[in-house]
Formats: sequence, structure tokens, C-alpha cells
Amino acid sequence: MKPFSKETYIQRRSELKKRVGSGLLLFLGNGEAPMNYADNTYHFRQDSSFHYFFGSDYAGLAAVIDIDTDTEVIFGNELTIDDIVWMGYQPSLHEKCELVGISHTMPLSELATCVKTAQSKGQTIHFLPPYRGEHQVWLQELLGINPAEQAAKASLPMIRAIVDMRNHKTAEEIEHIEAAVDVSVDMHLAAYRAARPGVTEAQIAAEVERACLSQDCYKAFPTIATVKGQTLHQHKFMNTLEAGQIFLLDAGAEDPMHYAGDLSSSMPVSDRFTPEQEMIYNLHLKTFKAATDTLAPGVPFRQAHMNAAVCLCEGMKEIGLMKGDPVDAAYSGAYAMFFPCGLGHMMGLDVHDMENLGEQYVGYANGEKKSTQFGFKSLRLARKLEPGFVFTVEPGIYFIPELIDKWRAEHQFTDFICYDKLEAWKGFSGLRNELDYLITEDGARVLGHKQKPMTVEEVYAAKNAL
Ligand SMILES: [Mn+2]
Repeated sequence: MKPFSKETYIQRRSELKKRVGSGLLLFLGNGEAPMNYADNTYHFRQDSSFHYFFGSDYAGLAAVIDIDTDTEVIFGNELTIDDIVWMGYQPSLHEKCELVGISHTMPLSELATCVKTAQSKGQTIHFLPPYRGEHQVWLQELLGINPAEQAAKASLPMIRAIVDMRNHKTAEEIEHIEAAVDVSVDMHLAAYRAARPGVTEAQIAAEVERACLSQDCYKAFPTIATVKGQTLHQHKFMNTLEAGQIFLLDAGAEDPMHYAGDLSSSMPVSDRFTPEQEMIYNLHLKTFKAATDTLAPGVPFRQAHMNAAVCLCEGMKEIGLMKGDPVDAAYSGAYAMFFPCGLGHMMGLDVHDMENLGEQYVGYANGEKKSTQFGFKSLRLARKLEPGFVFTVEPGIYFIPELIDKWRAEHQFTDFICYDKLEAWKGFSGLRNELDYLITEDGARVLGHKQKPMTVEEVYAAKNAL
């Protein structure tokens, strides 16, 4: 797939200038991040907002947009012969910048002077909240703001403008997201084929990541490949799969333009689920449908989350693990015993899109408050949905022994939770499925051209596929 034309980047920057109105917009690109010594680095990942406006995938750049004088400059250093010997030929800084419609480049050392000049003219310096230590040091040098105060002093107009632009995906962005989702489906299909007794979590993770890397993609986040699915973010591969267990995979690719896919799958390690597992898996599919049936422009995502929660409580009541009115059980927060996370999150250049700019701005409308109650506090996305929004839907059902013990000891939600019956379920682990959605003008659709298995029959078929 072709990279975006320079017009895309020119248009994005011009829209940003219009929205913020005045001042100097400061963008710090990411540098190389040492793993254990300077030359042994983590996989390089450009800052997503820098990438969105300046397209460049190289380390060690910064940029300013002076709205008041309508100038745009990328700061960076030309490669020395030592750099070229180490990492090979690269186009000049000027050539790299031309590709995104910027003709003005300066050495990185000039950035401080540029910022000082703007400050002396009384211009507002807009910057984003930093999430890397190097950027905190850099901002302190440039602006004299203590790292502890930088997030609070970041520019709200800049954050709000960028969030609103990046939240609405264009057709060309959706093409890239769908390409990433397709590779992500392949990663999951590899796991369905590989999961069987005697195989290790690490071996499956290797198959999953092979499907990603071999298609010129990199993983969008650390792979979760576990038989302990009740732990939402288990990043270690420690176990050997045993017959009768459920294997859970949460993995996704980012395409070469850095747009993400994010999918989850749950499957039996044996050929088939046990009757209990199948019952919970099918209840989970019902909650999935309860959530996705309502997705449309104007519908708050909180509503989809609550629909899933109510459906979960109804099912749990039928099974005998909950009691009382399912709607009350959901709205009181008792459902979070089995579903302690949010239904989903925005997705784009970041797998949790723009989480670094503040979940409150990305997933909540202006003035809408995020709950602090267990369960509801993990709802990253709650706002009314709009055409162009891309997000994940990932309800799950988890049996977390530590949470069961804690709530039981605290006598939490005793009107809704049947603790005596729940004891026998402590070893169940957990499961979820996750798909990626786009809000269209009149509804919603699943992203990707390839289909990830969802129903029990599809899961069994995928396990047996060659
Ligand atoms: Mn996700």
C-alpha cells in the first residue's frame, strides 16, 4: 500500500493551525531508546502525533508549527559518515521532509533558539504531555518546566484539536487499519492451529509473531498468549498447554504506516470445549452481540458497555452464579466481578489511540466525567459514537480467584453474587474475543477483509485448519 501523499500531511497541519488559532506548536519526535546500553536499542517507534503530522519515521527529530507566522520547520541532524557506516544510506533531512510538504529544515541545536525567540515575542508554546523520560528532560531544557508539572501545563487546545482530528479516521487511514486487521487475523489463525496439549505459550507466541513479521508488520503491542486468561494483561509466556484448558490470545499487528489492529481469541486446548466452557463461551458471544447490535452514530459507547453487562448478569443468573435483577446488578457495578475492564477503546496509530494525550479527552465528551468505581473506571471509551470512529469491542468473562476472595471477605454485592456457588469456578480462568469496528454514516461494521473465528463451530474449524 502506498504511503500518504504530501497533501495529506499539508492538509492535516493546516487543519490543526486553524483549530488551535495562534501560538507555536512544538512536536518532539521519539529518539532511539536504549535497552541495556546506548547502542542496543528497543525497536524504534515514532511518536504517533509526530507521525500523523510529519510522516517521518526517523529517530531524533522535532518540529514546530508557528501559527502566527505560518511557518513549519523540522529540526534534525544530517547523518555523519559514522552514522552511514553504522546504519547505511538514508535520504537527506531535506529530502525526507519534502515528502510531507515541508521545505524548511534546521539543525536540532537550533530548536532551543527557535523556542526562546517565540517566548521572547510572547507567543504561547503549545506542547503535548510527554510519556518518555527523554522528552521530559528535553522539555525542561527548552521550556524550564519541571517534569512533574509538564503534563498539567501541556496545551489543552492542542490536545483537543489533535484528539478530534485523529478520532475521525479518513478513508485512506481505514485502508491501513484494515490491512493491519487482516494481518492480525492471520496471527490469530496461527494460534488456533497451534494450540494443543503439550505446546508452550511461547511456541504459540512465536507462530503468532511469525505471521506478523513475515508480512512486513510489527506487533502493535506485546502479545498476550496464555492459559491464565483471567489475568487481563499477562505478558509472560510461562506455561505448557494442558488438555481441558482455555487458551487466550490478544495480539495485533501495526502496518508499515503504524496503524494498528487489535484482536482477541479464546479457544479450547483440547479439540473441544468442556460443556461448562462452552456455556460460558456462548454467554460471552451473547454479550458480544448485545454490545455490537447497538453500535451506531449517536449511541454512547457506555450504552453498548452496559448492554453487555446486563446480558452478562442475565446469563450469570441463569447459571446460578448471580441473583436479583440483572439490570440492577449491572448498573450497581456487581457485573465487574466477571468483567472488570471496559468494553473497548479507540484504535488508530496507537492501539489504545492517544492514551498518552488523556483518556478523558479521547473517550469522553467535553464535560463528561469518568467514574472512579471499580469496573466503570476502566471504561476507556464512553462517549457518543461518530462516523469515522474506530474502536475495539472486547467483552470478556473472567473468574479471578483473588477478586472473588476479596469481594467475598468485604461482603460486596451480596444481593447479586452467589459466592457459595462461585467457589467451584475459581479455576475456570477467563476468556474474551475482540474485533475492531468502524462507525459509518448509518451504523457500524467490522474492520478487515478476513474473518476471525467467533462461533464455537468456527473455532473448531480453525483449530483443524491446515
Ligand atoms: Mn484491545
